[in-house]
Amino acid sequence: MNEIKWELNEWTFREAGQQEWQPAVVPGCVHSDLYRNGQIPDPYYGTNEHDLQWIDKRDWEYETTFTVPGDLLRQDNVSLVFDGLDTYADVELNGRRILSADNMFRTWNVQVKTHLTEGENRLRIVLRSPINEDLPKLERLGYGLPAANDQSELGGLGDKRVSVFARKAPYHYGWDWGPRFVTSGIWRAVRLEGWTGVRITDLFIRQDEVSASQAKLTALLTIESDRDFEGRLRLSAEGFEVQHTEAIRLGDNTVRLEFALDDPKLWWSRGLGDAHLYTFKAELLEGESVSASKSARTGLRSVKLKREKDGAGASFYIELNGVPVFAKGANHIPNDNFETDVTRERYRYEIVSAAEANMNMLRVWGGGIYEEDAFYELCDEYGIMVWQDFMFACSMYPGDEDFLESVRHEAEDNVRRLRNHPSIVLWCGNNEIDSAWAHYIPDGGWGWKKDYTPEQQNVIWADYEAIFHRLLPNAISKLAPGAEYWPSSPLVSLSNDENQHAHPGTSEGDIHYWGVWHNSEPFENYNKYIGRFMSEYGFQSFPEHKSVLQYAPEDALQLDSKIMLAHQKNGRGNFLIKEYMDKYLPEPKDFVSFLYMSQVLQAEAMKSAIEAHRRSMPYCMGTLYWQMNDSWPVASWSGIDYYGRWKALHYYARRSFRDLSVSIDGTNGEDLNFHILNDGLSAQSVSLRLRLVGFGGSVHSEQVLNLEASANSAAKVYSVTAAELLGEEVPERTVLVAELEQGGRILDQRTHYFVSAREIELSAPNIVVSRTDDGEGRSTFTLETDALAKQVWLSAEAEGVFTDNYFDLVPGEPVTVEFQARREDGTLSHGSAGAVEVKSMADFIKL
Ligand code: BMA
Repeated sequence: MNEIKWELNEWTFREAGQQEWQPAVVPGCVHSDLYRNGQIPDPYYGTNEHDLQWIDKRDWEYETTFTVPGDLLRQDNVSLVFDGLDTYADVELNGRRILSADNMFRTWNVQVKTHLTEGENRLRIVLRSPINEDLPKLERLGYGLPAANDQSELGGLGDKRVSVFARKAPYHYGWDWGPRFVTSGIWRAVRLEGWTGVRITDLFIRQDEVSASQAKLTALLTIESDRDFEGRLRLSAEGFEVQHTEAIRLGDNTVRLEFALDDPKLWWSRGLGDAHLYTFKAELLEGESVSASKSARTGLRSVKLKREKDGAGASFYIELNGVPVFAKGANHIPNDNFETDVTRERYRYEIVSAAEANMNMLRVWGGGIYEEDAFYELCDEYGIMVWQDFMFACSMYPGDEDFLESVRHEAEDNVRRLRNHPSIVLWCGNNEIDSAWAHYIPDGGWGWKKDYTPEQQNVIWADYEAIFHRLLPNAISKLAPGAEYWPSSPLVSLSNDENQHAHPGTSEGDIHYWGVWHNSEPFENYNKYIGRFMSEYGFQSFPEHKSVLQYAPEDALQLDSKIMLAHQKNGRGNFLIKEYMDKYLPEPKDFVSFLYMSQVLQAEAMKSAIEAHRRSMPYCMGTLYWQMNDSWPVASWSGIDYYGRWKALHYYARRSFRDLSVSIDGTNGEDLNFHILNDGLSAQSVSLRLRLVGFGGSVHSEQVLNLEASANSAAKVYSVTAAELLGEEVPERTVLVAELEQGGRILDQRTHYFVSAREIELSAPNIVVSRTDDGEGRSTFTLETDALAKQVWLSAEAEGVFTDNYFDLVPGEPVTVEFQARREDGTLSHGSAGAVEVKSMADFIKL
């Protein structure tokens, strides 16, 4: 078998036309290279972002010289493969133009056998400024297209928003949580591939029908051959093997092999079973010798998006292996503005954090990138389902032939690359475009249409339909038949009439509910606006003090300092946080306290939403908050900050997403309703212990309810009025503790207060911490208090998380937590915490 791959990763770069070459890192981007070479300051520090906008107006040049290893050069076929070029790239090999690339999301493959020499070869790539490249396209169109998050002013372009013309990550141009860094670079691997005779370039395991008793599959292979011959194809996996004789022809061959696996081990999302993965190996044999081979890893499962009319409207949920799955998770954005700095370890840390928080789904949101293979591989392994957007968000796009052709290639490249991943359960055309434009509602949407004549509106909408109603679904049905496609998120239905548009309150499709936050509606409305699938809703907070100090000096620690404002990209963000804080929480005593309080506020908001959605199961079958992570250090809706530190939200989410949990609905202030949420596939006998405790620790009353929680369900199990429960006790100084128990083990716990957090009468608690550091570097902490302590926050010197955090500590009820160190490989496991500080809300307010 003769197939050799050889990566080209020794590069230099310079501004095009300038003298001096400097070392570059490939894959990488020009901003990272400039920073590494000391040419620019840290782009994420202070207000540096504002001074670095010149970079995207220049052309950049990357170069490598190399001698091709003899055995590679001797192959009959040699190609140069680019997994990703960002974005307008002219490629020259030994002085000859071999490629002009124009889409960051495509892969490029050029035959170069005849261009290579035995001695030194020179590969040069000029990356033309994406700004200068696209300004003329805007001129030619004659009117601008909506691009809600393109921060063109910051980029020095006034209102000229050019992002929509480039097939390049939308968030590079800025977002309401992200900086504007319009990168250029060789952002994915470059390599030479040589082969002689025959090779298998692609192996797709198409899942035609999968059940617990049998998986009917088709292996689809692409085979390149430089001659005709008769071969034997052998396909194997885990003690299974099939063989078939195939006539291979000169050129490209598509070979299909249908087969069945009995009693397959299925792939399940986290919480429902093992995420079992099979590695299929295809080998092409001539006689006994293997001429070519290729492996593909996948998980066997059946996936359906169930949209069926019912009494209330129409369902919207993922059915996995016949089981309706309640989706729990968050929206994922790229982990960095300089995406190529994200290591596999950072991806692992994100996915481990998702699994640790009891999530089973992440949405790869359409303003970022089609993620790296590592991301999907980890989702496959950890049982995290992926809702995959195509990379279009909050904008209208041009529809000229070149653009459409580019999008078609992009879609096909990515569907082909990703289609074996069992984790991808849904492909979605775009983020929020259908609802923002609202073609059939004259005054609907985000008010975009009023800037255009009726003729222009029709053109813009026709261009939209060409991409999202035809081109993208065609790519799916051609390359991943059977995979589910949803044109836009949010959306009501696939029809083209006015009923299609999602708004809070619709009883079909998915919903982005932003009444809380963007519209200043109260948290209580999370109980009111519940759709069939809540694919977005969110609330901002600040990173913790330690994180803020990584991008701002001490003297900038005020909300309205230039630096803090530069790291708050949502114009009304700080105002909204303050407004809601005034309503729901006591006043923080200083800036550092404000940071903490903003996290508590966000966590409380998201808890209300998540639990309201779960309680509404099976009407509602999914809850994905906005947003999982950050791409740089910033105030944002994220639950994990840029440095990987879990905010209060992530700990709250972990509790609210527990597969078996208790939830208290006390929104109307009078009735308290207790719900048991069971996402597992078996019924559970549990008991619910309700204890009324004074802030000083005296237990006023206690009752235990023995219950049966049926499988995969949510049920109200008990109601009582607050007055009845409280009796004579003082509402300002009494807490209700609800514990869900099984076999003497506490599975879940919630606290409920009878007045708002502003009205409760906190006193300064004396929290005693007993710490054990065992010989194996494990740090465990038992916390006890003499007075109620709210949102107890442990912070460690070492990087890592605690098994619980931001919890309420009730006198007489000690809590034990363990520190989980963040390992270099991205996993979390027991480790030494270093010095640990314990605080609670009382430390951050004037008592
Ligand atoms: C949603 C997202 C993002 C945005 C977020 C917060 O609309 O799709 O575009 O960052 O809200 O405004």
